[in-house]
Amino acid sequence: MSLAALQILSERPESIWLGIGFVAMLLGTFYFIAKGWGVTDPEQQEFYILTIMVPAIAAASYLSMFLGFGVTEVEVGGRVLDIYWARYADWLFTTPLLLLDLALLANADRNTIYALVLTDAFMIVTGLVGALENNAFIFRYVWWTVSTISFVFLLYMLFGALTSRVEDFDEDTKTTFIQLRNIVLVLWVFYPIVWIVGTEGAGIVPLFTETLLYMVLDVTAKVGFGFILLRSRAIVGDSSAPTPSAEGEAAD
Ligand code: RET
Repeated sequence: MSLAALQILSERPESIWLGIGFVAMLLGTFYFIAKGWGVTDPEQQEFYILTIMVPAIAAASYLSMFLGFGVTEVEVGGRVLDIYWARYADWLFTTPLLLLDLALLANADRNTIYALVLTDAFMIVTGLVGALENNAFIFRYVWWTVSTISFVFLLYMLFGALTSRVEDFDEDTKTTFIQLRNIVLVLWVFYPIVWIVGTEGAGIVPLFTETLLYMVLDVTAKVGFGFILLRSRAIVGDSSAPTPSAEGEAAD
């Protein structure tokens, strides 16, 4: 390991998790690229493009955080916080892509997609404002609340409008959708919790642990999600035969 890397690790010990996150995202990206190599069906390609870009963007974000670019200091209420803003840049692009994967699976209409993606972007941006807020500590919680309310709306759409679309779909698509939707519910719920107990909020959980928690969540929510999606028969179909893929799939 080079001297520079050792210096990063000694100055910011949490960088160990950022380095591991970078490698995991990179491996995920290459795995998805290898898996999608030679896929010619345009509908399948769409899922691959989205799912490959998610860990690729995250890898860049983790690298920037590891190298100390994606981090800034925020002074608030007599405390100096190390805020890794680059994770919000990552989430701003990757969470809409993950939702787009789900929306495509559910054959969602354009308005539903807009509503989902924009609510999601609103959630991430207001979360970022909360993380950077430096006028008064209490204002940070105000932004957390705004962000969390939009998160609740997002889940409402996922479990309402989107879920009702897959009801009449074939079993494979339905099962994959429900599985991925539940992964989103279970994993995504931890983000506002880590934020509020971590250094951005109450400071109960130290930066070292918080960085580890975000890394495990990020890798699972991105690479784990993509792994299940691209492995599912709903996407892969009968790849040995050039099937007319849309037949009986969409239930409008
Ligand atoms: C923030 C700020 C506080 C309130 C809420 C948040 C939600 C974040 C979420 C992030 C999901 C990230 C994923 C990343 C990688 O795949 C921004 C922490 C509600 C839900 C899934």
